[in-house]
Amino acid sequence: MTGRLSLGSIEYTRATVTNSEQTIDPFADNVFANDSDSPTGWDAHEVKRRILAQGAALGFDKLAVTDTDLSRAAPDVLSWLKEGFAGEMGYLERHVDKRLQPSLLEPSTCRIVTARMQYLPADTQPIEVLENSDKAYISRYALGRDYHKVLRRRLARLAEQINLTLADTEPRFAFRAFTDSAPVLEKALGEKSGLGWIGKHTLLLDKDAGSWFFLGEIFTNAPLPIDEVEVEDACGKCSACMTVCPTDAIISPHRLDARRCISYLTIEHKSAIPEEFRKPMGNRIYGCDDCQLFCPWNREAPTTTEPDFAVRNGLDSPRLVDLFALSEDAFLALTEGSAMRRIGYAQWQRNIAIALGNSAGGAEVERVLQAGLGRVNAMVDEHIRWALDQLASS
Ligand code: B12
Ligand code: SF4
Ligand code: SF4
Repeated sequence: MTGRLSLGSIEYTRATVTNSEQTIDPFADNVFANDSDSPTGWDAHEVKRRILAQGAALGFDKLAVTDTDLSRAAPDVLSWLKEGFAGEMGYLERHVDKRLQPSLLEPSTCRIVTARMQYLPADTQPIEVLENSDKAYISRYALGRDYHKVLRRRLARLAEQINLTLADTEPRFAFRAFTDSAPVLEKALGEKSGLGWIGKHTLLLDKDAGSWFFLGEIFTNAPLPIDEVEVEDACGKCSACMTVCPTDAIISPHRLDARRCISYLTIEHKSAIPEEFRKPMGNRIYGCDDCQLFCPWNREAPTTTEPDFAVRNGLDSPRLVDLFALSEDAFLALTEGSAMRRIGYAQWQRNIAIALGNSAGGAEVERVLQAGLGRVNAMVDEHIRWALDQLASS
């Protein structure tokens, strides 16, 4: 099947797709066995089987293969950007051509291996923490080691293993790993390859795995067999994520105004947080999970067994006053190896000041807030004063 769609300067070509099966035999040594089927001397099905098996051995919960045709997602992505929903995340627009056409990011790419890894640590009590205004709520994805590092390293190792296996093929095939920070449209690729469907909250979701998983990809010029799977959208009439969102950021099914999202406000937004969002933020000081916490498909979702994602330094249930009182050096020590370090000390103090303003207050809270005045910058001071005003008027 061949079709073409032009959007501005970007042209999409719909590639021919094929079916494939998957079985796990990571140590089979017959990659080049099926010469008669393959003029280049490699067996595409066997290579794919190895990738899936080696990926599983490296801790990925599911892997799949797709082509690079993102023409179905493109109109929604472009209109989303045009509406300004990306806020200060200028990088999303700057590299939109690469997001929509993966071969611009890595030349000659014709296949993408998609991978997902569960991250929810067992035995954290998210709802209890959210309901305790003296505690700090940190997104469950950030409680352990920085996932960028974990996934990038694992995917790079997988790519390296496959590159070694195929070192002698002609033409030369190459595999290259990407995750998150690269301009890759991860959820759309995940959906295309059958890792799940994009829920109304805009995250990739699976009936068995829920949505508590990260995504990563390997780009390749090797024409591997594609997983042609249409995953059923099982949101149905549910709209729990939209109802519970504290800031009404999911403005319609599958459409998120990032500028309203607490995850964006606490992590991506560098300057003052608009006042209308400060109360709804509650005690969420880094990211937000509400749209996932109340999703019915997450009720039975598996927790992670990955040691890298185990809770570090008691971050699943810390006291706000203890976090706010930390010096910059102590903040850096606490968040070493964590994704949270990226927001820097000023944003950290800003976010916690808001949460303290939403807390039950008391002498200790007021004391740490007063002590914070003049410590970082005028922006943080303004949030501290807002917090003190809230406590005085409550
Ligand atoms: C920018 C970004 C954000 C932004 C914007 C989020 C967003 N929904 O776009 C902010 C900072 C808000 C954010 C928050 C979070 N993020 Co984030 N984020 C990204 C990043 C870097 C890019 C996403 C992107 O391109 N967005 C731009 C829009 C245009 O694209 P889109 O989301 O794919 O949405 C389009 C499609 O869904 C399409 N669409 C598909 N079907 C349909 C159907 C209809 C009818 C319509 C209209 C549209 C439509 O239209 C949308 C445009 O409207 C990705 C990593 C990556 N490189 O992909 C991680 C990523 C999406 N984030 C992730 C996570 C974990 C989170 C948080 C849960 C973290 C947290 N706990 O705080 C929250 C969740 C908030 C939420 N409800 O989405 C994971 C998601 C894993 C998963 N299971 O899906 C990713 C994939 C990172 C990773 N490598 O694992 N994130
Ligand atoms: S992460 Fe929080 S603020 Fe963002 S859409 Fe989900 S519930 Fe709303
Ligand atoms: S809460 Fe309901 S509507 Fe939202 S993603 Fe989950 S199933 Fe879909």
